[in-house]
Amino acid sequence: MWLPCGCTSKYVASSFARRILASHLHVSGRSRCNVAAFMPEAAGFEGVSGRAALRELSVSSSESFWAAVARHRLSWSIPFHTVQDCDLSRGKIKWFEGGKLNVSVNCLDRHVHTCPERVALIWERDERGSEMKYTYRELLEMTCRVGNLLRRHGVKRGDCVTIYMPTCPLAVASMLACARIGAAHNVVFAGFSADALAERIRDAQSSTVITVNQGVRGGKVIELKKTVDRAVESCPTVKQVFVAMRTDNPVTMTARDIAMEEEMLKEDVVCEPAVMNSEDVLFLLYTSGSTGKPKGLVHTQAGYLLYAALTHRYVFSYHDGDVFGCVADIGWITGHSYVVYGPLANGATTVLFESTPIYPDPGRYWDMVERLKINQFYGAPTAIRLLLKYGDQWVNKYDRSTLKTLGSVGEPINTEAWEWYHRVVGDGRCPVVDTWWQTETGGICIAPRPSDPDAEIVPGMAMRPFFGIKPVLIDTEGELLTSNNTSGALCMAQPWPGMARTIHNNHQRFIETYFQPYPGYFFTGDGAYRSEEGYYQITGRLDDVINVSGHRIGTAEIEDVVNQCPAVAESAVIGYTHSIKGQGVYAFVVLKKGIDVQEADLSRQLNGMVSEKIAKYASPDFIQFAQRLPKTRSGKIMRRVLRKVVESDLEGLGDLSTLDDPAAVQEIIQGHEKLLSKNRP
Ligand code: 6R9
Repeated sequence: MWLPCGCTSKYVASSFARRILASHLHVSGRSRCNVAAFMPEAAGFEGVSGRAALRELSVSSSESFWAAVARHRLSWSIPFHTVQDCDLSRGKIKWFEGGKLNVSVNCLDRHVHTCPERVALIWERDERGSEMKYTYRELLEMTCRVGNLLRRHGVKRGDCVTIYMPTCPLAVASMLACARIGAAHNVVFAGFSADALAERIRDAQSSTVITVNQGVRGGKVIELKKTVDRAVESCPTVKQVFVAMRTDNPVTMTARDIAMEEEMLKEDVVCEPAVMNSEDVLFLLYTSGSTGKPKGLVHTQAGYLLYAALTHRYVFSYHDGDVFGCVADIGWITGHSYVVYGPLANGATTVLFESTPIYPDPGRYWDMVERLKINQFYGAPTAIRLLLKYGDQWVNKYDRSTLKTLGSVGEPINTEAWEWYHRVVGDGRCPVVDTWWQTETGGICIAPRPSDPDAEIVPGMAMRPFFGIKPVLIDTEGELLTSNNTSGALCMAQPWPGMARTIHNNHQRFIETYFQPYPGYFFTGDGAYRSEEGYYQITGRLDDVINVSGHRIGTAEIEDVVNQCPAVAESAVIGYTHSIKGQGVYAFVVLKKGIDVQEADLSRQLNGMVSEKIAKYASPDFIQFAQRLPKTRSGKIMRRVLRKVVESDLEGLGDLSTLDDPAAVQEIIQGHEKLLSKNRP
């Protein structure tokens, strides 16, 4: 028997038994072969004969669609009575009310029943070639031990536990353990500073923190426990800190610290799951807004899990037995939805990537793909651009024949990076899905797939809305733009189960940020272009849209052209105040390694390219060549910092603690001064 003796029946309360979909659906007599094979629970929808029709229905009859999917894909202890109760004009979002379930049961127990020895996690540790595998049975046991440990130490339903750990199995078990006992988790990216961590702990009112002694990334040891020690000094709410051991080095333990693995050994491997309401909080996740204060977006149980699972299954065409490799850190929403919840809800084998794309060398990702036999690879454009400049040989060294789908997330992927990803990494045979979504949306909202397998994919475009998603574009006057070949503010006209429910402790800010700008719609903060064919392309944050002589231009559009220059590795374009044009264009450009050109010549070339590909007005007034760009640790270019440097507002640089390498800012400041002195009249 695969379970420790005597605990089989206790793993799953009988009330969690899987419900049979057929009893809830009015299955029509006609054959729906195609749709039935694609999405079994949709087979009964009248008149739906293909994927396009199913998409239509998911929007026009969104309640029927989500009801069928929720019944089919989640295990409920008590079925929901109301599919949705939403009013976007008031920022009210509720899904599956009356329903009760447990997220950890959905991610673990039900798979332990059917395939206990299937690998749930492959931990790709920083040290290459030392990966560790954990089956669903082992992950459930680990989760139960953590759940019991937290309960024994007073963590109750409704409490919020802050998790400050690198991407590792115990971090996943900690998230799931919170879900098991009905506590919310607040994962803070383990690269944030003590101040940033403290601010999040305080805002979340956590009394429990889980961390590790030290992290290891790119061969470097990171003193996570010490950072927690500094953070909790200013967090009077914190009563206890669980410390797991990632390395063998002991750390100073205080009275409030608890040796996590040691204490876990004392716990039972069975932990009764809390029966949660659909709309109870599952987690908070802090993200940056337009103000300096991060906002704790709140996601709830059923709707979030369902949306993460469905998008994981269909956008990436995940099938049973596939190994899913999302290289995001669990500290970001991508890690939550596509390392943890989506894949585990679907019973997948999911990879936990602890390292960096270039450690110990730029072949790391593709060596991992070969070793772990990864079928879907999901990463960020910034890493693709970085690897591109090291050349094809690092990719070609490894066997990538297991790859079926390549994904991109987090920022626009420029055409050159897209083409390289598709042609070199995917050998031209894997669809590349550029997935647009946000912490706020819970899961992918716009992506080229699912669509018919032979439907076209346009490089660098997210293209098609997912099931149940109804994007609209709105102009600056608040008018809905109904034609194609047009750009506007990207909003959502309908609620969907995965969307955030509120900002922790600040529902007013939630309403003001997302629902007041365009009453009746959810405002994403992004701009988008809808092509002649009706495909969506994200043009960047609306605060990154600049206006040059009355012409609107997305900085991402200019970057896309600049990046097409073979000498350029990456670029960041910002607007700056210009006395005549309103705003001028300032481009920061990083060259590929080993490129030896005259900067003046290259500037002329880039200006020519932009003039030619977009318009003369978009051509940069200034081009500053830099060794690197200031980035967040998740790889996003900090345009805010670049803008401040260009505005000569060094006092206003703000909090740089989230930067990957703060020294990059000094280089940028010096380069800017040099450029100005050369150009002074
Ligand atoms: C998932 C995630 C969200 C913001 C979003 C947008 C940008 C994300 C994108 C993209 C263009 C894509 N973004 N995916 N822009 N194309 N495929 O990244 O969440 O960290 O909250 O960032 O990232 O600007 O509004 P989050």
